[in-house]
Order: sequence, then C-alpha cells, then structure tokens
Amino acid sequence: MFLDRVKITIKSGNGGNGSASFLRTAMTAKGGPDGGEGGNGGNVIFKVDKNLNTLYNFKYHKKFVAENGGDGSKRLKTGANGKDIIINVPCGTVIYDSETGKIIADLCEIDSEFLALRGGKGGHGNAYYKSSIKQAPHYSQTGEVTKQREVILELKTIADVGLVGFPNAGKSTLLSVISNANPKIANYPFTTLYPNLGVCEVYGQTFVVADIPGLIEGASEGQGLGHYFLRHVERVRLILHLVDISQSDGRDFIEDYININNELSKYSTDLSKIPQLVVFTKSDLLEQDVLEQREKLFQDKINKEYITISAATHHNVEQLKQITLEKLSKIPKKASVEIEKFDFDQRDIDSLVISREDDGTFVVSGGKIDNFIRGVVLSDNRSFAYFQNRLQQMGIIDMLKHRGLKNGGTVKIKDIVFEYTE
Ligand SMILES: Nc1nc2c(ncn2[C@@H]2O[C@H](COP(=O)(O)OP(=O)(O)OP(=O)(O)O)[C@@H](O)[C@H]2O)c(=O)[nH]1
Ligand SMILES: [Mg+2]
Repeated sequence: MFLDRVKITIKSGNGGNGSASFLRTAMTAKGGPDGGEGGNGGNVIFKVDKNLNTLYNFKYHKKFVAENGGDGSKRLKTGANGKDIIINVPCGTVIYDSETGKIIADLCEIDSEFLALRGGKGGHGNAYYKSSIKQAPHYSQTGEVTKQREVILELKTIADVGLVGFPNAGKSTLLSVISNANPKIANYPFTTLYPNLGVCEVYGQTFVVADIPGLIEGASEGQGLGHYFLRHVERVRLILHLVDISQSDGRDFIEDYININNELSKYSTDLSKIPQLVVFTKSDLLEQDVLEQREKLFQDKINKEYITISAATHHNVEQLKQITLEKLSKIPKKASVEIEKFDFDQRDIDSLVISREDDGTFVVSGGKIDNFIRGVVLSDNRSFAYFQNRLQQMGIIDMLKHRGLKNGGTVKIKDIVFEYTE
C-alpha cells in the first residue's frame, strides 16, 4: 500500500514545574529558597530520511508526543529536559497545518530537519524569585503546557524526470535499464502500484527518475490510481512520455499520446507546461519499415521531438540518457513549493478574553492569562494579595469594571473563582 497523504497529531512536551522548597538541614534551620527550575519539554522535529519513499510508516502510527520536562526539586535541582521526538519522513514531504491548510514546511533536502513545535518552557523554582526585598519567596511557577496540533503530511516526489504513459508502455522496464531501481515488471497493466524512484548516471552526472504509474484516460477525473499520482509529476523538470509504438495492447499509439497529454493538462495547466520528450518504446517488436511508417505518421500528425528505443535490446537507450541529461542541464531546478510566512508554533501570550456566564460570573481567559497563572499559587493570603495586585497592574480589573464588574461580583480565572472586593 502506497501512502502519500496522511493526517497526524503532534505535541511537544510540557514544561516541568518549578519547585518551591526551602533548605532545611540540621545546621541551617532557616535556610533560603532552594526550589529548582522545571526542565523544558521536548521538541517535535521532522527529519528527512533518505531510506524512506512513502508515508507508509504513518498508516498505524499517527500520534507523536515529545517527552515532558521533569519538575524541579529541592537543592536547586533542575528538572530534566524532555526528549525531543524525531519524526522521519521521506524526501519531498510537504507539511500543512490541518487547521488553516497553510504550508508549514517543505522538506526536500536529505538529512534536513525542521523544528515544528518547541517544547513548553520549564517553570521557575522559588530560588529564582529570591531578591533583596523578597528573601523567602514561597511560590514557584508551573511549566508551560503545550497544545496538541494536527498536521497533514503530503509526499510530492522530488525527481528530475518523470516517466509517464499508459500502463504496460514499458516505464518500469526503462527505469530498470537506465537506473539502479529494481521495479516489478510484467506484461499486464497496473503492475506498478506506486511511484518508483531511480538514480540514473551518465558520464559521472546523475539525475533522479520517477516511474509514475496508473495513468489512464479519465485519470484527471479520478479514474484508476493516476489522479492520485499526478501530484508526483508536479515537481519534475522533464517528462519522458512513453508511448508503445508497437501497439502491443491493440490501441492506436497516436491516440495514446494524445490521451495522456489530455489527462496531464486537465489535471493542471502547469503539468502541460513541463517540457516533454516523446519516447517510443518496444521498437524491437516491429519490422523496420512498419516502424518508419509509424514514426512518419507521428511527424505528420503531431510533429513533436521523439526518440525510439527498445529497453529489451537497449537500442538507443544510451542516447536517451544523454539527451535527457542535456535537456536537464538547460532546465532550471524547480523552486520548492511556495511557503507563505507563517509561524505555526506561535504561542499565544497576548490574547485576553472576558466573557460572562449565565449567572453573571465574569470569566477571564486567553494566552495572557494562561501565561500569568503559571506563576500563581494561592497557598495563603500573601499569594492572593500578589495575585490581585498583578490583576490590577495588568489592567484586568479595570477592564472587568468597564464590563460591569461591581463590588461583590464573581470572577473566574482558570480554576480560581473569587469575589471581587474593592
Ligand atoms: N519486447 C519488448 N517488451 C518490452 C519492452 N519494454 C517493456 N516491455 C514489456 O512490456 C511489458 C510491460 O512493461 P512494464 O515496464 O511493466 O510496463 P509499465 O509501463 O511499467 O506498466 P505498468 O506498471 O503496468 O503501468 C512487460 O512484459 C515488459 O517486459 C521492450 O522494449 N521490448
Ligand atoms: Mg510499471
């Protein structure tokens, strides 16, 4: 089963909590704050693995969660950082944000890495808050809690050359003859079920060839597997359009040529703009005079550049490789897909939303509050006083009053519910 589009869930690790602790030993009855910092959560990283060429690994494994950071502890001990999770993908994987459909990354270099989600920050321990005026802070900060996200991975093969043509045209046979690939070959249509890649070498230079299977009439409207695979043609620089000139499947070779081109242009005008070289295959099956007649017919009717080969006898195969290399040298490398500037991992630390529940309770939420509340531990009157002070400083009390909060009104901020008193 070939898998080239899949939705997965990813999550970076939460930050570990900072610790609130005081040094107590036999010698120091009243030691200072010694609560250590929480560790950072692990990141989510995508990495190109050259040994992969499908997204099959994601068929059953769809959730990837990096490790949480460890909590800080006494004696200034910092929590361990959570381990990153590395997600291996094949070269040519484009990553989309499932929510907005925007492209997050296009991974087309071997071994390249992409940091998709940063781990949550660890919280500060109480030792961090010690200052000349605050000798014994009793509070610490909780770690940053990260959100789970969904992304779509889509494989768009990166090859210089795409082999297209009707099933049985001889695509896989040609690939096996000109490259290191070893695809399945058989005398029936749809032998190849997913694109194969091979590296072809000519005079010490190389190019990558993709065998794009399953193209038939109606492919652009979803017939067969072809439509599914046409996205792999999008990024090739040159199409070798294979046409069985021996007509061994009983169809007219010129109609075959026209039909496949129709499918390409129906799929997208971009595909029809990709430079093409027509390759007539299986010349060994025809008498020389019949072959010449058909070539002449093609010249008269279509008048496009072509080369006639036989993968069986290797007739013209070397020439085809050389012409392909020569053509490629004149076609610029394709830019990778266009990426809009988009910070997928942007953290919301600014939003502030005030809403009201049916019973009149004011609810304050948003990233600004989430961030602030990490440092709030309502263990006693002092910390509550701090909490109220900060609400005042942040302008939240004024905003609430503006929205109608009166003395005695109820306010809910995350898990904290309190009565407002002036
Ligand atoms: N005589 C002869 N037979 C060939 C030649 N090239 C391919 N064939 C045969 O044609 C049949 C189909 O070849 P494949 O390479 O599997 O064709 P394909 O285009 O990959 O077909 P699908 O994978 O089904 O799309 C096989 O039986 C091959 O042996 C050739 O140059 N000469
Ligand atoms: Mg094949």
